[in-house]
Amino acid sequence: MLIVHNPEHARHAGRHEMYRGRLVPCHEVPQRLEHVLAELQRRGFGRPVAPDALAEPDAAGFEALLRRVHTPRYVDFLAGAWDEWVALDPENAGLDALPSIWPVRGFRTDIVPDNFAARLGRFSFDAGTPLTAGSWAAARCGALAAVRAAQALATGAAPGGAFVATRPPGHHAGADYFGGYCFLNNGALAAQALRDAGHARVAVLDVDYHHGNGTQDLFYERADVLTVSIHGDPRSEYPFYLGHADERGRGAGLGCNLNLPLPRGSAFAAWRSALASALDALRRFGATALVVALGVDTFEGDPISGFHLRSTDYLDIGRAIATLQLPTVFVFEGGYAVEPIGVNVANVLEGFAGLD
Ligand code: Q9C
Ligand code: ZN
Repeated sequence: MLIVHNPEHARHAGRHEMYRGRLVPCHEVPQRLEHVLAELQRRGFGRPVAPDALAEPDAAGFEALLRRVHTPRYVDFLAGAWDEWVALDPENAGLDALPSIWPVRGFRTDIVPDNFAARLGRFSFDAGTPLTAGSWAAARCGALAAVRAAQALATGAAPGGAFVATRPPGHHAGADYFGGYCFLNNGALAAQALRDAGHARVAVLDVDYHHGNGTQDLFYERADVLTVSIHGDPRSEYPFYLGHADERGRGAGLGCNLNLPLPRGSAFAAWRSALASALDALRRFGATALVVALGVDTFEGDPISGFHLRSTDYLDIGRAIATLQLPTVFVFEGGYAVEPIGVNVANVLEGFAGLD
């Protein structure tokens, strides 16, 4: 299996996220990915490669793809946000930028305000996603890793599939908003790269504990990309405002989105039967390539989630996904029980690869 890693990931290291009126330490920390890489190395997976080592540098093509999946003004905002933040007050260099105001129903979103705080809110949906000095560099390189992995898959250079070892994660990010620890939607960018490389129908399977609202939103009206997500019921679980079972897609995309919410507290028996429904839908859709948004915050030990999967269950998940027999790129998403993340991710990949 091809492992593409993001050498810039540790430049995104937020200090705090807002939780119940307090700034609490971030859950989405650099050590998460270090545990994944260490465990993959321990098990003899191939040496991780940086995205630049993978393909002819095609900076213009990547830049254009970034600005098709996300909006140009959002990309420009993210690229310059840190410098603007520090320009407000030199002391801001020692702080993270966190939004505190958002345009909701009835507010104007067509006019982007000049005020930085107002723009930070215009391009986000929560106060849990700190923007730091290196956030843009890390997010951009992670997106590049996802795109290069997808391109390698499409050219046949990764016959055993690919894993994108990156952070920050991506599945909560939409065309013009960050949130849920995500800035650029790595999985959606991989899916679009597969479309661009000639796969007429592509599917995204999101197994993170949280609904992949950004990915759903990006492809909601499209018939060429099926989005399927298994997640905690949004009535009680983040991101709350999207992810219900009656969201099936719109217009040309009607029938091309499947949400499989499960109650908080669900264990693997329920999760596995949701996966069986997901795999049925994926087979019916007839995609020729698959992106898996691989969050392992479904783990029983996860500090912010509510499912009860055990480490050995992840081997079964990998094996089940392999039965689709599709070129597959796994993109790392959530998972916050920092040490076991490595074992859980490696188990999915090992189950998929049939190494055991
Ligand atoms: N104090 C991903 O798994 N905050 N994002 C929940 C916890 C947001 C999760 C509150 C969770 C976002 C990629
Ligand atoms: Zn998650």
